[in-house]
This record gives sequence, structure tokens and C-alpha cells, in this order.
Amino acid sequence: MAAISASDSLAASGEKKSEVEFKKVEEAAPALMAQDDFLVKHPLQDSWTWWFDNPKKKSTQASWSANLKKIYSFSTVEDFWSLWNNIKGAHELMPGSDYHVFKEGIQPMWEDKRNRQGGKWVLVLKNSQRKTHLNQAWLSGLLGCIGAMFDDDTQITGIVVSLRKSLDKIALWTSDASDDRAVKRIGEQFKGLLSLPPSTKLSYMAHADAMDNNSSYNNKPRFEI
Ligand code: MGP
Repeated sequence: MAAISASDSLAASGEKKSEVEFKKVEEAAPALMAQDDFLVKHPLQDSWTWWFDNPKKKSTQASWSANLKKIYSFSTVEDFWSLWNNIKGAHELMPGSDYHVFKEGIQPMWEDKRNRQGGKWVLVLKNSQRKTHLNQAWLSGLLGCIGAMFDDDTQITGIVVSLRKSLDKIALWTSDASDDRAVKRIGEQFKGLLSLPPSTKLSYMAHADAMDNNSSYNNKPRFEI
């Protein structure tokens, strides 16, 4: 008998309960609507394209760009994180691979008009740092770029991570190698973002030297910090 009364009372209170719940939702609605910001995507200052360079098809300076593949373009914070959460980490790539993330409309190559007078700040990491530091440093550099955190943001064209059998590299590309003050300021800010030991060295190489020497990294640095 007690059980029947309990279920009866639940049934009897059903209508009242749903009314109360509806009232609660109605009251909460303005507050929920004020928070509906979470439905809005937050635009980045620039749109960016993520490229991949196929390691199996390494080639000459003349044919190098044929191996570049566009993966995705994004222009909001949310779309960046969707990509980041679904793409392989830099440390998981095969040696020989590169990710290039460049402002929309800039080809990730020396020859692009926004790159050809420029150069890159290079961080070199030992293979022993691949698991511990590479992906975090890559993310920090990326966030610095897409978050427009550099005072000289207009000179930033993109950022590259290169997995190699010997030494991995992260290179921040800038558009004007002759602007010493901006180059040094960008280098200092880049170093600050990476949270690496102060003994870590970065060197700046001009793309013109890379083209002359046909080598991305075997060039005399213009600056070191
Ligand atoms: P890489 O893969 O960027 O560097 O360039 P790697 O092999 O780690 O180091 P490097 O110091 O031995 O070069 C490998 C080769 O690809 C270069 O030597 C060029 O022949 C070619 N290459 C690389 N980049 C970034 C470019 C570019 O922007 N333009 C052209 N034309 N060729 C490039």
C-alpha cells in the first residue's frame, strides 16, 4: 500500500513539477542568453593556412614546392583548436616532414614576395628534446603568431616545424631581414614565448642566403640571441 501511495504521489506531483521546472528555465533564460557567446567563433586577426611537406618526395630547389600540400585554412580561435586537437603533433611526424603555418595568401617559400627579402629565426632542438619540448615549443610559437602577439606582427609571415633525423627545427619567418631592430625584437619575443632555458640559442638566417647556398639551415646567421 505504501508503494502505491508513493507512485501515486509522484504521478500527482508530475504536473506541478514540470511547471516548476519550466518556470526555472524561463527565469534562467536571460542569463543563458547573455552567455550565448560560446556559440560565437572568435576571429583571429589574420586567416592562416596549415601546410604539410611530404617527406618521401624531397627534391631540388626547382621542384620543392610541388610537394607542399595545403591541409586547412582557419580564421577563428575555435577552428584553430579543432585542427590542433585532430592533427598529429609535430613530435609524431616522420623525420623529413614539415608543417608550415602561414598567413593566408603567403606561400611558405622563400620566393613569395612577402618572404624573399626576409629571413627566419631558427630554434634547433636535439632529438632527445623531441618528446619533451618540440610540440610545446611549436604550439607556443604558433599561438604567438596566430594571436598576433609580436610587436612587429606585420613582419611575421609564418612558422615552420621541421622533423629531421639529426636535429629538429622551429623557424619563425619574417618579411624584412634588413630591419635589424624589428628582427631582434621579434627574436627576443619569440625566445620569451618558448619558455626554454636562457642558454637556448636562436639564430636568424636570411632567405637570400638560403637561396644562394641552396640550403635552409646551413647558412651564416645574420644575428644570434
Ligand atoms: P628544408 O627541407 O627546408 O631543409 O630544405 P633541410 O633539408 O632540413 O636542411 P638543409 O639546410 O639541408 O636545406 C631542403 C631543400 O628543399 C632545400 O635545400 C631546397 O633545395 C628546398 N627548399 C626548401 N625551402 C624552404 C625552399 C623554398 O622556400 N623554396 C625553394 N625553391 N626550395 C626550397
